[in-house]
Amino acid sequence: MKLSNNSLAAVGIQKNVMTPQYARDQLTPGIVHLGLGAFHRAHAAVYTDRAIAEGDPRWGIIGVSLRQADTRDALAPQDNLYTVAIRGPSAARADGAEREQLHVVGALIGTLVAPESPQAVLAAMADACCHIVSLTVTEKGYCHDPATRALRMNHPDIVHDLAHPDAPRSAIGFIVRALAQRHQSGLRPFTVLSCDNLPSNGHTTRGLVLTFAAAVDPELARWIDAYGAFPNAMVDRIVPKTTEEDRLRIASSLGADDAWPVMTEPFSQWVIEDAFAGPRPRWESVGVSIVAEVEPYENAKLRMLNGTHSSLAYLGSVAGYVTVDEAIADVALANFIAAMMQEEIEPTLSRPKLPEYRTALLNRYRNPALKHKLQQIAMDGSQKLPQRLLGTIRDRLAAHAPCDRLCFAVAGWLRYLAGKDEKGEAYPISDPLAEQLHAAAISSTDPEAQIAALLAVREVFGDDLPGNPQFVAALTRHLRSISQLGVIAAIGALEAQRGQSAANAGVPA
Ligand code: CS2
Repeated sequence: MKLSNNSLAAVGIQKNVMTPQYARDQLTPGIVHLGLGAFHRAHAAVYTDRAIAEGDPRWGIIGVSLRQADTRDALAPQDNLYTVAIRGPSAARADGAEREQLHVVGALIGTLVAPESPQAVLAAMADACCHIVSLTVTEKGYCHDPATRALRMNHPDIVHDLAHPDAPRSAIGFIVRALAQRHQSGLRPFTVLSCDNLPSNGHTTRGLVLTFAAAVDPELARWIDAYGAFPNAMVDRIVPKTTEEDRLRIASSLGADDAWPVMTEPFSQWVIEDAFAGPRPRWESVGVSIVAEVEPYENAKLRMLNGTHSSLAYLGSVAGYVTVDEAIADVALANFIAAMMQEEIEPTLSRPKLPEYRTALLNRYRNPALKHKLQQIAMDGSQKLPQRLLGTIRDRLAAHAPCDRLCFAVAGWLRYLAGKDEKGEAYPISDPLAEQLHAAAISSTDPEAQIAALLAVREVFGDDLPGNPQFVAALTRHLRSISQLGVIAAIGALEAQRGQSAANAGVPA
């Protein structure tokens, strides 16, 4: 039996399974979502599903894949139903299948593959029912320069979309074309809701959309600027890649095959700026925080969670660990990450309750049921590091405050880019700048020359950091130590040295 509208009743009587308790055939498409990956399906779509269940059928989601057909091919034959498996620590026990909570989501009512029919995607976005276009297209999907956040006018997809406005490829190209169609037909703009881990993701998206629109038609850009809305949002839920083993386990619990369930943790958070152009689901009644200002939450999340996630991904992978819970079980890494948060990241943030946030993050990393692969987090470092680590380093340097652990993590990235761990195991580097970065990492055996080659990548480091002698010296020192001692021993040496200098200065380490 396959998961589908027809099998829902049978699936719903299984233990630990929740199914949609509303009439799916009454839903209208109020949201078009660009980037139908696992994250959206385990995060925003779940909140929307609950908001629909509260009695508002206007918020069916049309999910769009901008590249591949695989999600549509998996979900369309099962009426776009899919399962979210919530895996708390106890789901890692032998009787785990029993302890996993399964939630079948009914909010997705259509799936489109953009390259097959860009017209169908534009039509859905330009439809009067559509009030929100949300995005999870990952950092690189914004076609921008991560250091300056400006649209890359020479990005191949942007060049293409300016030349072929009716058949766009990029999220930005789709948004601007659909907004132009709405402008022409006298509709108001939809709200553009970025759900990616970019700093001020709403403002950043607004800037990119306006730049593109101005290149198409300055009057359109003025209209979008005046009437459009791009709320900032902080999104948080850890969603590891689904494995074949997960698929089989879920099928047996459901009593029905789900071609592509998604795995996640119990924790989930979504904080959205209260700045919409039109109607929206009553997300606040299902756990979403709608607030006047998102920035303190967003910065804390990017720097504390994503910053330490990336640090663990590079340092842990080089040390030979495979998953986040394995890496954080190494006491040296765990203490290093905790101290990095407490001493170097938290002083740059204004979110309340930072110590509690830190403890909660470390506990989430320890969840053994997630098996979150370090390599999944390690990908696209060039697009991630500016907002995850480098912004914090800039703040610390400006305050003349220590940032050794943050710099150590950046040196760990360069060591990671060599493509082999300390046990000699090779792994692929997945990054839009992979070739250039790998070349920098293996350009020399001299750490000073390696660092110079890495810092030449200005899209990542900007024009300021490569000229900062303190930053350059720290990176060089840490890379030398990692190469000579190995990651874990180098952490030991760093902590011993920090303890020593703190003792000399008469302050607690
Ligand atoms: C991770 C994030 O893959 C990554 O880069 O750091 O996807 C992380 O799991 C989420 O942002 C958690 O909310």
